Amino acid sequence: MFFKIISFTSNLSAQVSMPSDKAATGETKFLYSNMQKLAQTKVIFGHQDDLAYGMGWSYEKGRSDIKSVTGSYPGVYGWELGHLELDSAKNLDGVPFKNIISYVKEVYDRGGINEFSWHFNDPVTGATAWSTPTNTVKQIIPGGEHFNAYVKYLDKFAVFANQLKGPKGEMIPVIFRPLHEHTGSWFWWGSKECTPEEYIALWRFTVDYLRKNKKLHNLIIGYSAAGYATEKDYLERYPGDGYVDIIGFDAYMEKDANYFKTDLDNRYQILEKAATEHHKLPALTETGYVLIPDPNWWTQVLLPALKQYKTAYVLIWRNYKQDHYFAPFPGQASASDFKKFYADPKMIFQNKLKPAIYTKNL
Ligand code: BMA
Repeated sequence: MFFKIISFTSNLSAQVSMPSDKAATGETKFLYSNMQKLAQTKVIFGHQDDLAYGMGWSYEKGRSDIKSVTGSYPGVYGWELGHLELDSAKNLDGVPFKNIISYVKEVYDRGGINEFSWHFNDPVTGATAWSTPTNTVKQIIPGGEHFNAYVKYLDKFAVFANQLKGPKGEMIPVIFRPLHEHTGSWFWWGSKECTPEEYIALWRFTVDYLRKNKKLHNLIIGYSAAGYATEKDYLERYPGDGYVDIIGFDAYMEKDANYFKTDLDNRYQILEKAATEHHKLPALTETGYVLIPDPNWWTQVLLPALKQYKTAYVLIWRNYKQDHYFAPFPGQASASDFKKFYADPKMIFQNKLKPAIYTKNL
């Protein structure tokens, strides 16, 4: 009996959760279970817009600031969908959607992982994602007078997502992280712009519509908060276990490393508890220190947190221009420290990921 209990407990800790979508494709199930296994001991490094542009360059085939510094691409590649809802050929940061489609395929073919955020315009007012105050959410959920405007957004998402196909015509699994940073109040879906019930209704409708109506079964759904002080805050707008696979938060360092470390500790502790209770995979869904003026930031500030708390992946924001970059590039002050960070056994970059992540249990 004693032995039975031990083996039951150890099975439980090794247990892998299935994606929340019961009809998830085979590749999606493999990706999600392999990410869970990797997360037991490792952290996958990610970078926003990595293949599209970097410091001093754009749209050069094969180029990546992360690769220029380390020799490897990142393992997770973040892409942005803002302006897809406008039928624009380019996203809100000027990246052509047709390029994003080809990057996603390239990444999938080499066993990397694609992730999407969507800073979409307000479907009622047409203003940017950052336009508050507003009371849009209650008008676009089922029963709301502008519901159809939101459905059109999702229809456009589905047309786009249907172009993300692998060589055999299979849908490429992607992490989809909608309605992010909702505990803050800077986006039209933020905490002051709607009630928890309205936010949850919007989230559930989004996921249900994409799964049931649009038959998209390649989405690993990411729930990613901004700041929060308690587990109750963190989960106040949680849409339910059937609607989420990855749970995380976005946290940027401003100036004070000690403040940032404490903030990470507080948020990670709450995240770990919620992740365990809900059997979800924790991630640091966005982070960075603009311009990385601290030459040891990677190994002294970020890495200790990643070593302490289970993190499936960490995504560093984009390298846009001289006053808005978050990742190192050759010659940048933190580049040599980043090489140490890259070489740390905790970290996984593209060179340690293989296409088998989508086809078998690692
Ligand atoms: C923000 C900034 C903006 C950008 C947006 C969406 O944090 O980088 O310049 O438009 O993300 O990518």
